[in-house]
Amino acid sequence: MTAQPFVSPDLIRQRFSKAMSDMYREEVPLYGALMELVEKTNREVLERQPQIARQLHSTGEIERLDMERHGAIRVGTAAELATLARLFAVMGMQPVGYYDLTPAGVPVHSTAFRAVHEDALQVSPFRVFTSLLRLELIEDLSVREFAESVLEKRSIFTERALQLIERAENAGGLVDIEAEDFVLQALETFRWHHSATVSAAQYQTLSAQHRLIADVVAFKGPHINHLTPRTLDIDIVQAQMPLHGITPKAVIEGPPRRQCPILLRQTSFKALDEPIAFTDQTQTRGSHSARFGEIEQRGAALTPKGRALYDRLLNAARDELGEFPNEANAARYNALMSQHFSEFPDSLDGMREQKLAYFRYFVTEKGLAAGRTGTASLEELLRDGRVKAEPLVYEDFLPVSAAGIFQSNLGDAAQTHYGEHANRQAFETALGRSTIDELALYAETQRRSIEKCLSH
Ligand code: OOG
Ligand code: NI
Repeated sequence: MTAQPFVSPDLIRQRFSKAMSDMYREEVPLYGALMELVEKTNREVLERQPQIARQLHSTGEIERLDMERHGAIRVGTAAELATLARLFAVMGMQPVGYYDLTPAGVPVHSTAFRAVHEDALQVSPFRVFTSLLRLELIEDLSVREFAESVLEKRSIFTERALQLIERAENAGGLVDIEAEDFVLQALETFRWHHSATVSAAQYQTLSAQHRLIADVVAFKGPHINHLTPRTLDIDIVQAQMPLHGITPKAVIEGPPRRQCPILLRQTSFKALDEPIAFTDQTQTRGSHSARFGEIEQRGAALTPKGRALYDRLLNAARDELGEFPNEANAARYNALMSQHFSEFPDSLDGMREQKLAYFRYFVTEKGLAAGRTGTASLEELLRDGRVKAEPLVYEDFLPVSAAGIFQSNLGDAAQTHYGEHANRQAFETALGRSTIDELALYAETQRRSIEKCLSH
């Protein structure tokens, strides 16, 4: 009998992403409605704007568009985060980037678990924004100790999930039947629970410190709090949401609308209160709101130079606004953003020549027909139409945007001022490894594509 082959981690991730989406759609009907709206909008954009369709065909993104989504979770302890890293590794997901959310008054720091190679991203671009609660920021010592004791008692993974993680680590992978079991077991960690692990009064105490603390501490596990599909035109979806009974947040996070999209634009809507039974209640008489909806539009990944320009223009617009964007100042915020971002070149050639964005290079039909490239340089090949450049899609998140998403979901009352800020080292110690620099990943993908063009 020959040994069974291992299922590739990329395919396990693809299956898991689908299973997560099915679970969430069943639990949160609004997510289903949003998915339909995004699918319809994407179809219309592709029909109306053939150049976008052409571009997505060249990069292959068209094939991943319908399965593209990200989720978010929040965990309470270093041990939980470290085990999550091992669980995600079974699916080929690595921690990329470090995000400090304390400037926005949210006591967490975060990373994004995702695939890192363009071929793996092509099979499944599924990502999970993962935050670790910073208990050391809870000032009230008795609340901090209480939170710690509650978290210490819970186990967010099933026994079988832990066994399968170990199995994958020791054997080097999972065979089909194990992979199937793994997906079901892993899903349990992210499921919603209708009963809390604390009494109604204890929930109130945690919530009074920060709503996020109650969300992390009072439940059996890190329920997935949103799943975000990717749209090709976020302004259309934002405008259509109210017609479908969904109220979006006041402003779209990220860069303003442009001809050539960059980075990431996001909008979300608040979740409804959901019924919860606290430990001193036999029926679900309490409530908690954590789960919300979000959509995103992805554009070009920026180089360090492009990112510095983005950060400068964003800060300038926000400084001039003088307060957090909200319902009342949304129009002024949008006007300020367009005004400041007029400084950011809005053409692919402009962004490429000024080295503001990363690109992927492809050999064209003409290039294939012309045969070997010989000693021609990349610029010559581009000029001759033997090679073409397409922007490399941004696969990550943005800290200021993430803060806006957290806040719109937690409510404005959740703005606390923390004296202490980023602590990447503590995060990585908890994680049990270092986080990967996302810029290095984009640079590598760009380099590999150039190498292919020059050696074809
Ligand atoms: C995560 C919020 C950040 C994004 O897309 O930037 C986020 C959370 O609320 O847990 O999801
Ligand atoms: Ni999100």
